[in-house]
Amino acid sequence: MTAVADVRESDLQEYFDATIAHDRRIEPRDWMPEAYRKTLVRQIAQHAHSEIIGMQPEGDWLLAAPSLRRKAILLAKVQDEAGHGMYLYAAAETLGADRADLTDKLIERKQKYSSIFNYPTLTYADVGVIGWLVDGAAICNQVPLCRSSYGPYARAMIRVCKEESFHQRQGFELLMTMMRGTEGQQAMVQDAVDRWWWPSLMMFGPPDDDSPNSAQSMAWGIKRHSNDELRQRYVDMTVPQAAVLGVQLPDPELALDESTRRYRFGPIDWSEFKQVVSGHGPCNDERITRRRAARDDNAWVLEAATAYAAKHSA
Ligand code: FAQ
Repeated sequence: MTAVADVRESDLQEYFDATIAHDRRIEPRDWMPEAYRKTLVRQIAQHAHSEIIGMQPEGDWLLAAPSLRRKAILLAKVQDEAGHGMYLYAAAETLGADRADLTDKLIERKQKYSSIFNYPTLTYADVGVIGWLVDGAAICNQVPLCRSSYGPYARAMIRVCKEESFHQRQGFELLMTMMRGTEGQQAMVQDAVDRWWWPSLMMFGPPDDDSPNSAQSMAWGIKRHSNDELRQRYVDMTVPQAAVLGVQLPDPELALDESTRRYRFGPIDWSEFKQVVSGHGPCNDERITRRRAARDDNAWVLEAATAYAAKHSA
């Protein structure tokens, strides 16, 4: 009996390996190794949590947007982020995860969300800089995930990336408008760029030689590029955009390497990254407290909707 089960398991593993080797997709009903499933749940849950927590820094400006047009754009963007969280939780559910349980793990700080959302938004220029730099980094990281080996995750990423492109452009357009404005507005943009540049580089995760998950995730085709490769791609993409805007990136070592045509940049403060990821960034407590309140204060909605659905299916 055991021998038969073993043979079957090895056949399944072989089929899984061949699917990955041929760059085909793994789908929810397919057999997959437990470690592959766990890694996907970890990454997709962190990604979903980032989208949901990521509504807060910009959401803080919804009632203080400088015009009706800016308010409508920002509202649409923040709602998009909620939608991204929902697709991603749905993708995690196809792996057997439970959405309410994932939310509890976020609130109990047992699961992570992106470090970037633990910084405050001090002026409206931060809304533009989040669109330009943070959504820009998200696109750079997520476009390759459209080819991720797990079908539901890859397909969710296609729509997410299209929407992130709109987000990036609205941020750039807002900053362009401010840079054509008063000296005070230009100074606000520069100040926001100074505060968000380094945290945006940290979004790509620890350097490759300190990234415990990268090698296996790349072998499984979940990640397509390493953290450092994507970070470099982002810098190369963003430096010319900064020149168009007329802002300085706060890195005296930033320079084009003529031989590689890539930008060299200064050292990243990984101690700051570790502080933020371990829960001690400027806004970690505020973000989690607000997420907890949203869960608890709105529990009655979930209860009512669940009771209504149960009644109808009966
Ligand atoms: N922050 O071994 P690695 C967005 C953790 S969405 C916090 O390199 P991996 C849209 C990592 O989880 C932004 N933790 O890990 C938006 C691991 O911890 P664990 C989110 C981080 O998974 C815009 C440990 O460090 N995007 O911005 C971070 O291979 C505007 C070791 O790291 C995604 O989630 C970090 N920055 O690579 C919304 C994209 N980096 O679990 C609103 C999908 C690493 O072992 C407004 N995710 N860690 O305890 C990925 O591509 C990968 O998961 C990486 C990390 C690249 C983030």
